[in-house]
Amino acid sequence: MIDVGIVMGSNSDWEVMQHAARVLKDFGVAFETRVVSAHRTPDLLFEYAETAEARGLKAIIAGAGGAAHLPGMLAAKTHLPVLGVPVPSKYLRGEDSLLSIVQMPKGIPVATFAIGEAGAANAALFAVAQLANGNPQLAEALKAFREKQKQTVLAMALPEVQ
Ligand code: RP5
Repeated sequence: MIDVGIVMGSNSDWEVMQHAARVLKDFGVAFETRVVSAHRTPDLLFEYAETAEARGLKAIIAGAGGAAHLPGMLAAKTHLPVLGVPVPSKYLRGEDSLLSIVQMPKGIPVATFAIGEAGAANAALFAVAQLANGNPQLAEALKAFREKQKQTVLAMALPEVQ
């Protein structure tokens, strides 16, 4: 059973979105990846969103760049949580993507993450946290991940000033 769908507007988004896939893979969460373009394949977008819940998905991570309407349109067509990842764009460095995704009018939410790699990874970590609610094994894995990060920072040394 697939728990999380990772969708993106183009295969050019993969460089960023692969970081969401990496996190889910590391946590052993079952996911699928698809290219679904809001403006180039709108019928596919509708079909994907309309069938997601029945196929057992618990959340959709959607990344897009520019006039990034993919996450918002998915959210309009499914009750599942949609986690939006702004992909850096060629001319506006992803600020356009961020504003397009985050400024959803009241009533149809999209949980919006940071531009780029950090946003993709954090969207996946957020999905893991959602799934861990009711899954003790996943909750333990998430705690261990946090602990590892903590130990990494505690072990950081700074250079001596000469
Ligand atoms: C958006 O347009 C995609 O999400 C991508 O970020 C951007 C550019 O797409 P390509 O021209 O690289 O296919 O729909």
